[in-house]
Amino acid sequence: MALTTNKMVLDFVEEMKTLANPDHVVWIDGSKEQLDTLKEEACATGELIKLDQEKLPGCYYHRSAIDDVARVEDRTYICCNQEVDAGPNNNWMAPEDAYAMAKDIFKNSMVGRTMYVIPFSMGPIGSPFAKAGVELTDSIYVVLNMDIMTRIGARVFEMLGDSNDFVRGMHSKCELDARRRYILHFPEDNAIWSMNSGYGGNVLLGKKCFALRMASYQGKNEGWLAEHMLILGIENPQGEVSYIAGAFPSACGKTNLAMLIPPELYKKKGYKVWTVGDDIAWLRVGEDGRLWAINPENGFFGVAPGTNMKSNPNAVASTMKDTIFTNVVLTKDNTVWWEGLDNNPPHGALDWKGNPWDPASGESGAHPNSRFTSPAKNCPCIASNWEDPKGVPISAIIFGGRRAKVAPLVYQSRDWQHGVFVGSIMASETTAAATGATGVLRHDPFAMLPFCGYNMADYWQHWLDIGKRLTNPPLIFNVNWFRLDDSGNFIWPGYGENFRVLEWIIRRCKGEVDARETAVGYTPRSRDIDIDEIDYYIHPGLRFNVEALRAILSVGSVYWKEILAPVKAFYAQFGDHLPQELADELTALESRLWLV
Ligand code: GTP
Ligand code: SPV
Ligand code: MN
Repeated sequence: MALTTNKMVLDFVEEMKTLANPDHVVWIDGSKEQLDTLKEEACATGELIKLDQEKLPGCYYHRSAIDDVARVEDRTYICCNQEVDAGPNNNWMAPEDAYAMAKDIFKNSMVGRTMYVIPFSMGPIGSPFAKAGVELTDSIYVVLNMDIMTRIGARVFEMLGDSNDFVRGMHSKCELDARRRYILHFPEDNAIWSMNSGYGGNVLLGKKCFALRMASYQGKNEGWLAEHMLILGIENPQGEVSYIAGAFPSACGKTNLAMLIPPELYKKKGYKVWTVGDDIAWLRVGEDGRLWAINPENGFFGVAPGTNMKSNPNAVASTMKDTIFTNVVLTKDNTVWWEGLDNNPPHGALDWKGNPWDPASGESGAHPNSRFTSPAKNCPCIASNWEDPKGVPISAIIFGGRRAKVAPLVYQSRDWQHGVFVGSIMASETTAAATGATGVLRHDPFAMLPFCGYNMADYWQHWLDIGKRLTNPPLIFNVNWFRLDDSGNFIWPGYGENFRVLEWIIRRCKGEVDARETAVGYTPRSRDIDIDEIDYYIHPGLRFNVEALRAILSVGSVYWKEILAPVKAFYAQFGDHLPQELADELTALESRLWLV
């Protein structure tokens, strides 16, 4: 039975029902009874496997199709009327062509299946930041993941009332045919159509599709920002909490940083880290002239490999109940394993493809992009105010990526405009979170290359405009945990040790420490990054000392000069949409580099 009298919702459901022709339509009310029934049904068909309920209560296992394990950036489109509005950063299709193609694919795609209607909210219900969506899907896996990742159910329709301000999401697995797989966004119609996939980022339409691609477009029109950012709070020994938002490309350390545990040295002094969000932030200019952020999500869709009791105990704890594991190893006693969980790979287990797995084979058992979906409230370090409807005030923004060379451990931008420039020239080596080659250096401004729903140059202008409204703006920094030595080993210990850099950042925000001015921005004096008692648990072979610190804090002007030409070429694609301020910043960087 329909859960709303909102005519626009009813029309949307009816139109899609006529197109996809499901046998049944089920409205998801969000009740435990309904979700439990769906879990049983999914176990009966093999879509889910129930894990050992004593060791992992409420946990389930899922395998996606072998060729459907990551976001498909080459099949993801922004379908707006003018191609220039999508920009060179996006694939574009004219809306009428996209609708015609997609209708052909969706036609009768749900025959013999049930269509689930999922009302969901991005942002805590009742928050001025919150936005509603309705996702239609023929996948129980999607329903159950949306229950963890967003706020779902009848209460969303109460929030929506008879408003037309909701995202219309249509998803069908269809035949899981990779050749007919498309993720189509219609920002001007508030619609997302996703077909022939069952993988997270392609099908959990509240996440990247809505909370970043659609929301970035809405944010441009409404004066706010939707960003691929974690949010964390650092509590000092006096009990004051400062908040940091950080943008890193996919699989570059957001979840890990958001949940980090400070080194023993700092813990003893009374420092704590609180998680507000691990992947997406929506940010608004507050009446006080500061930037305020919420996490629009309700759970974590985290990378499994590498997650363990040393690297990220808070993430491991989050997965111990009510979690769905996708594409990890299934052990013979119905628990899960992945590379890097511990040093005891299980025998007699099945790999992510469902085949018997021999740990000695050299093949990995879990897919490199295998994931866990866990409720945020499971996280031991979740901030008590993480659902505060007004959000949290941001003191610092950090950008980062995987850079073997060039980028120092940390540097601070000169001001907001220069910070926007720093975000715009971000580059990072690609990872398994998207299909395609990994380890390839590409420009990924603001970690938003695959997620900005409009012309990236207009997005930069929007950031500059937001800055003009901030009387008390966050300071902007760039970090790089991934510098390699000449033998290809990480130089910096990373993970919890990253706290040492965050502490410097917070001291900069409070004006408690000075810095060295370099051609690229301000860097710490080596005496101001504490390297006492570093724990080498993650990289036991690594040793770090003050020489190593000086080396990764240094700005190699030879390397920096080499990035100028690629940045110019990258900027050139945007033609006259490129803000003059950024062209000026590039010229200024170039002249500063020639002075050293
Ligand atoms: P998405 O969910 O795809 O957006 O990824 P994410 O940015 O949240 O990345 P995540 O924290 O899951 O980390 C991805 C990978 O980077 C994992 O394999 C981590 O073990 C590794 N990683 C995270 N932090 C560090 C670090 O400080 N140093 C090193 N060397 N590796 C790290
Ligand atoms: C990412 O790829 O940045 C993720 C996972 O966070 S997905 O939801 O698939 O986009
Ligand atoms: Mn992400």
